[in-house]
Amino acid sequence: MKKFIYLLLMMISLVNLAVAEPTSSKPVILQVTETTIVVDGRPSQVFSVKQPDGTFGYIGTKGQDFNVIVQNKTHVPLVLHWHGLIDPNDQDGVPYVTQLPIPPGGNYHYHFELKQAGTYWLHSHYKFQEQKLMAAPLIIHDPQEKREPEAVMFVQDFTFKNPKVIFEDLRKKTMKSARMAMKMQMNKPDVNDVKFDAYLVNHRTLQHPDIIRVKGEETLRLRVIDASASSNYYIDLGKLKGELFAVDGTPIKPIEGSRFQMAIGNRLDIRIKIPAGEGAYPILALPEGTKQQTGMILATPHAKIPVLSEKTTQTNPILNYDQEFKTSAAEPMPEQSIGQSFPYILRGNMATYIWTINGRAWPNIDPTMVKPNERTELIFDNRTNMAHPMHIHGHVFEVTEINGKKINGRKGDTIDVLPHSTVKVVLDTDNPGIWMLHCHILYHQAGGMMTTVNYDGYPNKFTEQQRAMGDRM
Ligand SMILES: [Cu+2]
Repeated sequence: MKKFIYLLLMMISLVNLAVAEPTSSKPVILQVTETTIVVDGRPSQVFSVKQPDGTFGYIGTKGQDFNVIVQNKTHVPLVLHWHGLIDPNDQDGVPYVTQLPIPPGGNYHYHFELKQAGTYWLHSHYKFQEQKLMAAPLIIHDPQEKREPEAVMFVQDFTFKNPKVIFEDLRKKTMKSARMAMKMQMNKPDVNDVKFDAYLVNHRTLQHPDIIRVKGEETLRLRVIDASASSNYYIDLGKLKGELFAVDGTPIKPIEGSRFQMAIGNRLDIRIKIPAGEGAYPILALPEGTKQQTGMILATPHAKIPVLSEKTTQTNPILNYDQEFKTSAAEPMPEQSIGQSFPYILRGNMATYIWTINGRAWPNIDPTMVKPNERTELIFDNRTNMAHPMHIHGHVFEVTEINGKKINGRKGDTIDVLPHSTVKVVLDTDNPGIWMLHCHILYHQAGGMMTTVNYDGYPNKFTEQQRAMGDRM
């Protein structure tokens, strides 16, 4: 008996050690730099977010600490946000809401516990930096799960232009064409305000794609991330069949298929079984409504690598709700009656390119005031001809209704609200703070489609004026 108690005490002390270890761990350094990449033979200046050893983004473990120092090695102020993480509000990386931008040459230390596992990403929440590739994967392993071979597919739209100029042109162009548009069908769905020069996977086009070495008969976990500023995709596995088993980092009841939908900000975890023998298997990302494609290639050691075109023969289809209707959370939220409910009416004025939530454009917002510890319903009512991938910070929601049809939907942090449709999601207000709620199309965000969810009594660090100044700086 004595021996048993001794053993038990030893085990407890070992567990304590395991828990204590992460807080004393050395911080991970994330360096943001300016770099040149070559896209279709043409050099372009972009940002890069890497660790000093070259690791693209961040890799961590659930239950351990996110202990990260962001070093700004660029000549502009910046802020990084941890998309999808349930983090303390003051760690969320939103300029003039949770912190000031990090000045050139400056550092910022983030430190909190990783409560989730899964596929996430990080990106600048400042100005148009995300369009210039200030973004990277944020992968969190679950220590309970068996590790398997995995690959990240980081999908981005790319332009050689200055995104600020693109935005200014959108405002001018829409002004000129406003009368024309008025005459045209008012309810015609509209995709892609911006014409891109290329689409990238892991910073490469299909001209020189990323080649992931695989073995015949092995199972691969593909972590697909839509890190685009303004593009939704179909992910096409070609000849292979896959099993979609997580969306936005959260497990779903697995869905088999070879084509999956992914909106801006979304992540898809797909398990793929590689066939026996040698072979090369392109995994494509098809931007909706375009005749373009990008992707990467899974290849066994001796496979011949195919040459692929960046053009498709047909226009890629536009996203719909088929996948959302089929997708259910593997671990649904416990039943609870709704304590508070908030409508979000999404509108856009194409003549001025001002995008609004409940008639307000950032930073002149009417924040949603929420009570803590309530099941909370958010109702997105899209009155525009464009889809809006709506994203909330610091919380995980569950989709409960689409166009009046109740569903046991998936969990997540980003939901594409299609033109002239209504989506309901619920979440629990269990993370006090002032949280961003916005469309994840960068140009709609800049055009005003952004608001905050404020917990009652949580202090505002910044005024509307400071936010407006910050946007102009
Ligand atoms: Cu939008």
